Amino acid sequence: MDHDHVREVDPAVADALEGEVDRQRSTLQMIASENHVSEAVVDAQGSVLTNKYAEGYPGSRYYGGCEYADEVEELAIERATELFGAEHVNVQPHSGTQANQAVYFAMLEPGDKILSLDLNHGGHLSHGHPANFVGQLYEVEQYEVDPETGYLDYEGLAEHAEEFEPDVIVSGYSAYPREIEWERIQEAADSVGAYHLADIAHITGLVAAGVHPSPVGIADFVTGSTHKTIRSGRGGIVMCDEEYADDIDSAVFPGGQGGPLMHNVAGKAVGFKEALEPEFEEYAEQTVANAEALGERLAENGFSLVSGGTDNHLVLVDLRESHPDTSGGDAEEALEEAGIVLNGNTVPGETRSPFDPSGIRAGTPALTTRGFDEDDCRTVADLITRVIDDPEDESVLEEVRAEVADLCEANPLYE
Ligand code: DSN
Repeated sequence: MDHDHVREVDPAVADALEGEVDRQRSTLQMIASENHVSEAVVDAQGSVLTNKYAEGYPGSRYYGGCEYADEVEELAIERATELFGAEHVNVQPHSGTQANQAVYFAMLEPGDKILSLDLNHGGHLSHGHPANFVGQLYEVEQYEVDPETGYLDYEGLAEHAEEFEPDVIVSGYSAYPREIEWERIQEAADSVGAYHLADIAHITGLVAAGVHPSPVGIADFVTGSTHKTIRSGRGGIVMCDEEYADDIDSAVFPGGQGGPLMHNVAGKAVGFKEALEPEFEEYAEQTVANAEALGERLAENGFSLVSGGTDNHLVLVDLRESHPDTSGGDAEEALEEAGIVLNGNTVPGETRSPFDPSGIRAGTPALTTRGFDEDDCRTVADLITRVIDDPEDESVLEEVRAEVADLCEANPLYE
């Protein structure tokens, strides 16, 4: 993976790009929303389609010269349709947040009501946080997970919906380690005449591979990002039934965006093709098996896991019981020094701040892409434990960093 053309023009940026390749090769990427796309996806995203303006949709653009842009976007749509079984797919959103924005813009008026999961309980900024446009344009109330079990409280959600009478209920989360029962949320939405938006950003790949139940055909709208577990080009996607297709397409463009990022759409097409191969199902299954192994070993090592474990690609660790003097931020910093990159994360019943929360979130999508199995993930859990037990001991961090380097060498990336 070279950057020769960049180097000729701009050695400073070339150095940074090469530094980043080396960082990804030589450290463990455990941010649950990240992954390592294939070189084919990197090529597609780095292509001359970045030059092309293609406002509109295939066959109906506002500019000439869209023959190849059309071809690429049609392929992305065709493959996404095959992967998810949706009646209508829009592959143009620049991100998962913009996919959500399109649904709100299509179906709601400013001031309408959204019921969504609290950020500290695993929700997302674009589901209604006051700092996001969603929290400012709409009236938002939030549901929570059961404080005892860490699982979604479906009955509480339904009662909350009865009281609040939202126009849309948002499901799908950024830090929720358990399987989501879409039908139960749909029932709550139906009982108050609300739309149901299922945001599968984190689990898009698991849903595509059939290792997590799909909300397609249940929820009115399904949004996602395309570069997390699905490992395709960077951006977002919206899926819906044909009856909402025109509204959603108009809300994406011209409603919320200008020209689509056609190089990213090409990356999506290529990644979706890869996800249609049988190996992708094995990858998704291994990702979940790895997260289970990671979580089990962390629990054996004395950590408290929100909900007690995981059904998907991530674990959420609440450090307050096992390591009351170590915040998620402290843990994140020490782990990064030891070559393990993950993020401090808020937890249900958060008592610190989002800037220095009480938990850490760790995911296995990227480790699995580079070939890690359950044994490797148990080893990683032991390394995490050693660091968090002694976050200030430089010799521990150095020893762990050396073991991380061995694991990386045994599972090479971007050779
Ligand atoms: N930033 C992503 C995450 O880490 O979950 C969500 O957009």
